[in-house]
Amino acid sequence: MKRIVILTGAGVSAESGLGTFRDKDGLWTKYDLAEVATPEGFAQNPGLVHDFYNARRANALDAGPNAAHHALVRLEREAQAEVLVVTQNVDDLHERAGTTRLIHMHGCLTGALCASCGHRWPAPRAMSPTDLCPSCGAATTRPDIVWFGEMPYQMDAIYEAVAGADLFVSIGTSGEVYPAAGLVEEARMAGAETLEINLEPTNRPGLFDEVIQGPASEAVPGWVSAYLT
Ligand code: BV8
Repeated sequence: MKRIVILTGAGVSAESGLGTFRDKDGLWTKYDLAEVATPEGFAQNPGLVHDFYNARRANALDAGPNAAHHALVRLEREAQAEVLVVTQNVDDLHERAGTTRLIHMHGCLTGALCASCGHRWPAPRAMSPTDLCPSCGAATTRPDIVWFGEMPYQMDAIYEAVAGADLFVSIGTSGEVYPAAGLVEEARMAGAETLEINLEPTNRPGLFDEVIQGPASEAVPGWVSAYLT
């Protein structure tokens, strides 16, 4: 059975109206990453960080999956292959489109985490520093998101899947953030074919056997249709 690993980034949700990070007017042009996406920033000003994620959670809940998300569901359902989506995104558009084999390596806006006891529960639409953990009662709740300097989730499972992949597809990611950006090299070392689908090629010569340039909502359905014929 063929095994396909698909890594997605903010570009796959861009046409659902959710901002990317490093494009012009991207999130990191409006917010200081260090203040809102690091444990130090959270310790310094938890209210600012909750506001940042509350705004993104509201946007994500109000957004809908686009044709790229739906095409990946079609691939999972129709391909004679085992398909795993590894997403860097913290929105839940893949699961809302119907993807079932999915890993959120940077966490998800729909999750809340207690920084004291590690308890996890579904995040309310808006979180605040005064929320109390439903399990231990401490006022140390945080979004269940992996910040810079923190270990992404399920890396063992991700490396295992990449090591066994026949095809590795990178969609809508600038390839700037590690360890996600290093997965394509792991795939190549394991002998997988590698494909990049992105609005602009990320110009990482020698990493991708094939590059398809275009908006994800067109390029991904096009590729999936070609793959399935
Ligand atoms: C780790 C959650 C170590 C937050 C994110 C110093 C100290 C510590 C670590 C480091 C350090 N220096 C470097 C590092 C490593 C660091 C890193 O890589 N930094 C970079 C900036 C240099 N990585 C980490 O810190 C990671 N952890 O290393 O831990 C460790 C080891 C042992 C034990 C403990 C710890 C953790 C990284 C995770 C951080 N969290 N997200 C949040 O979302 O708010 S990362 C952040 O960037 C986003 O989540 C996003 O997912 C990710 C990647 O961005 P992209 O998705 O690629 O988005 P981007 O805007 O960049 O690109 C969009 C692309 O889409 C573009 O190419 C564009 O052309 C394209 N596009 C746009 N529109 C479309 C499109 N494509 C198609 N169609 C369209 N319509």
